[in-house]
Amino acid sequence: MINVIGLGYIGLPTALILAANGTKIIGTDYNESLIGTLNAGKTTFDETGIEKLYKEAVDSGIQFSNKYAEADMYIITVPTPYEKENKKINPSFILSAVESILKICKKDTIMVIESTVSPGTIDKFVRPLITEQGFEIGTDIHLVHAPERILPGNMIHELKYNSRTIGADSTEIGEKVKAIYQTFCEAEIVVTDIRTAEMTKVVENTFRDINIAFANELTKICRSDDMDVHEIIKIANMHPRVNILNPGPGVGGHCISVDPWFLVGDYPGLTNIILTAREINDSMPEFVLERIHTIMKEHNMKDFSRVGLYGLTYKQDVDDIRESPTLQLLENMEKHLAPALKVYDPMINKKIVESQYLSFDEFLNEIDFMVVMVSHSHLKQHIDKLNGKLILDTQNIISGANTL
Ligand code: SAJ
Repeated sequence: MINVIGLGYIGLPTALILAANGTKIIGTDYNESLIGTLNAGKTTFDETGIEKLYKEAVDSGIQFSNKYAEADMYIITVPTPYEKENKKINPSFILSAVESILKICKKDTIMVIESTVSPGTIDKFVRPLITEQGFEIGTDIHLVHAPERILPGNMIHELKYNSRTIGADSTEIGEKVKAIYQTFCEAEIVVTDIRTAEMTKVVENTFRDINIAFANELTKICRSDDMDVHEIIKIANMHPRVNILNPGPGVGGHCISVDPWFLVGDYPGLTNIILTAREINDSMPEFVLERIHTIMKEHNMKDFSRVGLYGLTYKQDVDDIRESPTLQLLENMEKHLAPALKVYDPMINKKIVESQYLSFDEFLNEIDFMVVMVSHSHLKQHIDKLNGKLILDTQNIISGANTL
């Protein structure tokens, strides 16, 4: 039996797919209303395929509870916030999960940490906690780090088809855990040591951050000298060894905009490209704001209250707003003491910010100038409604619109 601790964006799909593939699972979360929702037959966030998986898991006997359960193996999928001031990871949720597990677990228990951690976190914080409580690592508790790699918006597919990394102290335990993940994962699963697994995960997200920063820097260069960045990227990408990512209004989400800071925080003298890339991506919401000002000036438009931002989530077709470029932009606006822009997002059905609309038609009625921050499928289905509006398209999906 496996107890999955933390039923958020990663824990829930992981618990469901394990259960649906025949493993006995108890999913635990301290959030009572979340457990209530799951026990009432509903999932807790939007994700392609999650409803179907939920039904399969329930049919296979998955249980949801507020309490930790006595199990053969624990999978910890709790959040790992980072502290903005010192750019370091805050492992408190992981440590509190480990402590709770130690209170009830039997000897010879496998403890898998899936949450992303900065390299060295397990050595620095988790091992001492386990030994301080009188447990011996390697006999009483077997530690494993199996970082998740799935892409929000395509999670269920990627759970099945993305390769994975299992970091363990002993190959035998690593192989045991690998066999469990192989019940649902059809891709290659590499067994390595814990520090390598920790570092690899952070490196993957840092690689993507740097590549997005390159596209964003090109955008600024091209804007400064009147060149078409999208045409240039399209042509450059025809080269067999060039693959430039898409420029955009910034990098959001709880992964790519956070993980590189772990390296900057831990290796301040050695992280030059990584730090610069972070700064470039963090500067993009302000760059969008400057473009809004310029376009308004070009069209003799003075009234900020007639400008609307389409998209509040950190990327298309997800309902997650963490670190979203739109929220960053609104924060920047406050710094300028300008009135908040109007906002609409089809994926968000409750008010997050003051100036938000819950109806697309009402939002459109109130604005003359729309800024596309996120390329939700919804927008592609309603392009005809934008006729006559001034558009700044940060995602390059509307032909003929102003771009970054
Ligand atoms: N973005 C761009 N341009 C691009 C691609 C993305 O501006 O060409 C922006 C997005 O709009 C978004 C942000 O970057 O604001 C991040 O989006 P994403 O789709 O690149 O990645 P995440 O954060 O949803 O998921 C990432 C993935 N990591 C990698 O692709 C290396 C995923 O596989 C990880 O599991 C996830 O982080 C995680 O949890 O760590």
